[in-house]
Amino acid sequence: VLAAADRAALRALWKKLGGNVGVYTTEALERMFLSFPSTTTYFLHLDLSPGSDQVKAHGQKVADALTLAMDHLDDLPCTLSALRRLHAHELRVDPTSFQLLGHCLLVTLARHFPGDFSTVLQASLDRFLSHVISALAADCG
Ligand code: ZNH
Repeated sequence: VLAAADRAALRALWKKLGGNVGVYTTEALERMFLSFPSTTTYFLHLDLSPGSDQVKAHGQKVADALTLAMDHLDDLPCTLSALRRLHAHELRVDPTSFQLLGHCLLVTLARHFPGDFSTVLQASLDRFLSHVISALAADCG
């Protein structure tokens, strides 16, 4: 469970991101595809070229899921259970790929919000992402 200080910091950051969460998530996906090409194998049916509308659309879906998670910090496993099933059973995403996307999201946010990205905020974001990732990657029936 996330501490009150983590929650406050995360909510403040999300408020600052406003309607642009999808923009940053899309940049994180682009960074992941370039830095970790093996992650593209899940997306061979999409146009992955820079600025692709399909990557943008996917980035927006991931962003909406992260915002939903942000609104349900106390109940991530239930909130994300449909997505967990999708990723585990249909998409069969390798658990390490989740870490790579989380890493790229941190890099993206650090780049756009350098003044906010204290060591403490990074730690709060890391904790949030690992909660989301364990809810999504958990091998649960
Ligand atoms: Zn994922 C899909 C979220 C990670 C791969 N995803 C998806 C969606 C969402 C998500 C919301 C949509 C669904 C529907 O439509 O229903 N993811 C997510 C999140 C995360 C993720 C939140 C983290 C944090 N994914 C991931 C990774 C990968 C993936 C890491 C690999 C690499 N996904 C995926 C795919 C898909 C998805 C492949 C499908 C796409 C299409 O469109 O086809």
